[in-house]
Amino acid sequence: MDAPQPTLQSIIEFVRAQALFPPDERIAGREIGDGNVNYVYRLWSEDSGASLVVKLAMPYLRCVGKSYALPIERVVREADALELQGRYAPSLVPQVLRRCDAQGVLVMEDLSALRVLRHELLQQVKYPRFAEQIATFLAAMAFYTSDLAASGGEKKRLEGRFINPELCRIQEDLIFSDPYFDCPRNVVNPALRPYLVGTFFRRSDVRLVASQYKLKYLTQRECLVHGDLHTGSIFVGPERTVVFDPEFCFFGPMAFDLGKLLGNLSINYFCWSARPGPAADHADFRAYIAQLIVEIYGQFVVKFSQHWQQDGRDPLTGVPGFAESFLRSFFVDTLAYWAIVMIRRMHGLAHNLDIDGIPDEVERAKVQEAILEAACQLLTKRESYFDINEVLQALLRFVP
Ligand code: SR1
Ligand code: MG
Repeated sequence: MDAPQPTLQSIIEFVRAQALFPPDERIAGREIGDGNVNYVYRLWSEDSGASLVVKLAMPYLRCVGKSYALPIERVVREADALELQGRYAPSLVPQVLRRCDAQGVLVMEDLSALRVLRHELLQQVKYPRFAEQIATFLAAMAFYTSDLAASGGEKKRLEGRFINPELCRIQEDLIFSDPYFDCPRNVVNPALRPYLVGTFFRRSDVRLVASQYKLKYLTQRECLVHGDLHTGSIFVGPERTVVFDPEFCFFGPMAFDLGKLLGNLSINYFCWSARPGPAADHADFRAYIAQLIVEIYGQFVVKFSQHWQQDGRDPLTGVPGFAESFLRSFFVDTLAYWAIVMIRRMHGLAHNLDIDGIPDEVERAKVQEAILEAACQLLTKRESYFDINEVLQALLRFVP
């Protein structure tokens, strides 16, 4: 890290200047962010107990430092995304309390009563309402920000507002390019290296499909995508699911968010092969993850189709057979992004705790290799699947 970090004191002074708490209250706080990009603080009044969250963008990438410049305008896009998501998926995103675009600061409701989904999955905690709620979010955003529902003019204006070149560039490199060759930016488990060099990096068929999907990511402007919908970008609770951190948002491929989420859930499914704990608990939790994947996909299709029936604006939405052909392409694209995300989290720059938390590097490599093999199958054979259960069965054959 070669850049000064913000201090808690400077954040407290900022919220005082913004009058976010009554003037004479005692304010305390702490840094709660564990992301790669920004700083996040929780602040509370020691008098009333009222609390809020402050997200601060510095003009660089947090996990690298000043040498990786990143404009603070990313907070403007994030705030715009939260506002648009709040319109179509109310209560499923954090409420914005104040936006200070010039300072790169976003103040949001404090959601610390909820839990980060990734950590809950690693504790094998189940949330019965999650599948339905996340499908509601995904279907509403996919449909209502697309040309299917929005009028041409409004949609094109929105596309312009969400052009996000610096953050998209990170994903273009880290998701679609680096994992397919021995890129110096990759972070490789030494025990996995022989498989990568001897097998994975030689899979020109896999690299070809990943490149085809990179071009879709670069050029398709279908709807507002969150852009980083992994299990660390979702809060869960018994009653409420909240999707946060949309800084990688842009108008992009509709299947990207769902594919990313299902890829991350699949990684969790595989990780139990090498995590400690009773085998019966692992088997039970895996059954839950498999059910989540099927339910999320199924509920997405139901909800998206309902939106289409009720609010389809463009005449193409009424053309016989169009919805079916659209959903077929969407399914195939979802499988592709699902596989691509499984791959990038094994040996790209940024990994998942699900796998990196496996202490023994040889055990970890066995799971990583199985995930990479499963993902290669999914990516190259994506057009041969027609049903989510069939996909799941195919993937599970690779579980070590
Ligand atoms: C340098 S940022 C690394 C990754 O973190 C986020 O989760 C994004 O997916 C990005 O690729
Ligand atoms: Mg993030």
